[in-house]
Amino acid sequence: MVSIIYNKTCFLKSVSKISDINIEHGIEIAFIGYSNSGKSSAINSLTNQKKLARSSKKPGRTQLINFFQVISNFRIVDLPGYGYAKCPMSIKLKWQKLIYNYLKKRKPLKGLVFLMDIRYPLKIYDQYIINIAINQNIPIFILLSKCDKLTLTQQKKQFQIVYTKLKIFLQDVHIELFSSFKKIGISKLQSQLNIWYKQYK
Ligand SMILES: Nc1nc2c(ncn2[C@@H]2O[C@H](COP(=O)(O)OP(=O)(O)O)[C@@H](O)[C@H]2O)c(=O)[nH]1
Ligand SMILES: [Mg+2]
Repeated sequence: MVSIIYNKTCFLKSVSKISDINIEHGIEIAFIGYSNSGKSSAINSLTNQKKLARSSKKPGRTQLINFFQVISNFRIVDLPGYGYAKCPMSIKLKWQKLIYNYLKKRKPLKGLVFLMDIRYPLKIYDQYIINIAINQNIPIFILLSKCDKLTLTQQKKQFQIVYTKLKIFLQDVHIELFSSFKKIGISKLQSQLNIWYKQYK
């Protein structure tokens, strides 16, 4: 069993276009989801660092693709959140195109950690991204984030709803309850990343 030390993860670079990435070795796993779904907080929890990926109360602040190096041939990527209602359409379209191109073209990309606020899962743009991932054969690991906001009964109910809907499209549905605040699901996330890393090492 591979075991990776996540708390040594460090910032590598930020880009606003795919052609600026310039890193082709190794593999990477991207964190994706709506703006404010908890992506940056999840990266911070995963790596046990407070400010590695900026987490903001203002949704939509992460406008770039941010790369972090876990170990030399393994990166995690914080993608710009989609669907932030209050920003201009031109910016929304730019981000959507950036994410779309990244998913379609990025060869080192080997998996998606998909964050969905447990209270509002499978919104329209989530479904769009899941479709792209299925078409591109990119495996998805779903985190139902901020699960601390619901009771255990509600959490189970939401889990079941998401599972049932996705089972129609996906052979293997991997979903976990997740909370950065309560440190729930972090070891499950690490185990999944270890598995992905091991597959491509
Ligand atoms: N209750 C709760 N709030 C969270 C959790 N994770 C993040 N948040 C809050 O949700 C907001 C967005 O988080 P952030 O990580 O910046 O989301 P991002 O836009 O997807 O990167 C912030 O106000 C966080 O404090 C969590 O596990 N539980
Ligand atoms: Mg963020």
